[in-house]
Amino acid sequence: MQHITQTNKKEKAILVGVVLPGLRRHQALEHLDELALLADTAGAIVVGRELQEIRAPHPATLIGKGKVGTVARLAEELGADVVLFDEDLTPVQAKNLEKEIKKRVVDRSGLILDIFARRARTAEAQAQVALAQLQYLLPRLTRQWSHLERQEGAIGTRGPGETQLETDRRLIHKRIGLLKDELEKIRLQRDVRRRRRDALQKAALVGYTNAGKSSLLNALAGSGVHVEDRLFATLDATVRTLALSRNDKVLLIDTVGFIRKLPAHLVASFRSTLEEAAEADVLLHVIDASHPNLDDHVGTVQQVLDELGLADRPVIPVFNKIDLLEDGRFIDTQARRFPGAVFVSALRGIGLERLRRAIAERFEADREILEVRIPFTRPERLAAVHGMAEILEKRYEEDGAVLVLRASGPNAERIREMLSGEE
Ligand SMILES: Nc1nc2c(ncn2[C@@H]2O[C@H](COP(=O)(O)OP(=O)(O)OP(=O)(O)O)[C@@H](O)[C@H]2O)c(=O)[nH]1
Ligand SMILES: [Mg+2]
Repeated sequence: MQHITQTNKKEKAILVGVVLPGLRRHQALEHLDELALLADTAGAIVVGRELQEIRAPHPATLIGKGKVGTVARLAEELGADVVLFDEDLTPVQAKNLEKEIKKRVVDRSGLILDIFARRARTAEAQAQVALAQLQYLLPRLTRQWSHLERQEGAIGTRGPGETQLETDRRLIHKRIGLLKDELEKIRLQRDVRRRRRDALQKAALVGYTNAGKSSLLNALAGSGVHVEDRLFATLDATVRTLALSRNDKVLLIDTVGFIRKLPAHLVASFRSTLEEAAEADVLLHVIDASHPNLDDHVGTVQQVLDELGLADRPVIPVFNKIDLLEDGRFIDTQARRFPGAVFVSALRGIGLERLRRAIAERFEADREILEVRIPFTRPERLAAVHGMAEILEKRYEEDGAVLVLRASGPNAERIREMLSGEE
C-alpha cells in the first residue's frame, strides 16, 4: 500500500481545504488545523495551506481552475512532495489534480487510511485496515495503478484478451475475500472470550480522537495503555476491570477514536472492534473540554454512534482535560447543556471519584438481587452462576447451597431460566 511518507525523510505537505456554503470560515480554518494534525500523525511536515470558498465542488478538480494553478505554483516553490485535500476526491478529481499539480495528491479518506495502516498493531487491526484500503482503492483503480503486486495474476492465469486492469481488480477482490474470512475467524475467537467474562457489566469509552479515552482508562483502571498526543493512538478495543467499590467491578472498554468524515469503509471494517462498545451497558462519551471545536466533535460522535445503531444507549458525558480550562463559567454552561455530565482531568486525577460514582449509580439502577437454591447434585450450575453474578451471601442447607446474588437484568433472567429447568 502507498504510504504518505515512503522514506525516513519527512515529506513536505501542502494542505488544501474548501469552504462550502453553510460553513463558517473559522470552522474551515479549524478543520485545516485538524488536517495538519492528521498530516503530522502521518509523518509529514506542513509547509503551506490553501483555503478556497466555493459554491459547489467542481466536478473535475473540486477547487476552481485558478486555485489549482495557485496550488501547483506553491507546491513547486515550497518543494512539496504531497498535496493533502481535506475533502474526499472522486477518482477523476484525484487524477486531474495530480496531472495539473504534478505532485502526489491524497484525499482525506486516503490520509486517514494511511494513518490507520501505520498504527495498526494487532493482526485484527491490520486486516481491518487492509480491507478498508482495498475497498477504497477499487474504484480508483485505473491503468496508473500498475505498481500493484500481481505475481499471482501473471503468466498463465490471465484469460485471453483480459487486460491488466481486470487482473488487478480480480486480484483485489480475491484479497478482499481472504481478509473477510480472516476477520470472521478472529471475530469468532473473540466471541468466545467475550462470553467467558459475561458476568460483569460493561462501560465503553467512546469519543473523538485525542479526547483522552485511553488516559481515562489508565487513570481509572490503573493500566498502562498507550497514550499519545497524536490522532488515532488506539486502534484496538482494550478491556480492563474497573473496581467501583470493594466488591463491585465492571469492565471498562477503550475504543478507537472517531473523527469528522471518518471513511465509511473504515467504520464498516472496524465494526467488529466497535462491537465491544456495542455490547456495553453504558457509554462514557469522553469530550475534550479544552477544544475550540467541541460542539462539532460531540456532533460527529453522536452521528457515528447513530451509524453504529447505538444512539439510544445510555450515555454519561465526560468532559476531560478540565485542567486546561480558562473560562470559569464553562462547567456551569456545559452542565446545563449536558445533564448528568461529569467533569474530570485524567492527567491530574481530578473528578475521578465522582466519575466512578456516576458509573456505579448507572449500573446500580439496572441490577437485581435474587436468591437461588442450587442442589449439591448440580455443581456445574454453581460454576455457571459464579460467572454471571456477584455473590453477596452463601449458606449451605441440607440439600444444597442458597445464594443471594446481584446480577444485571439480562443475567438475572438467564440464571432464573437455567435454574427453572428440571432438577
Ligand atoms: N491537559 C490534559 N491532557 C490530557 C488529559 N487527558 C489526556 N490528555 C492528553 O491528551 C492526549 C490524548 O490522550 P489519549 O488518552 O491518547 O486520547 P484518546 O482519546 O485515547 O485518543 P485516540 O486513541 O487517539 O483516539 C495525550 O497527549 C494525553 O496526555 C487531561 O486531563 N489533561
Ligand atoms: Mg486512545
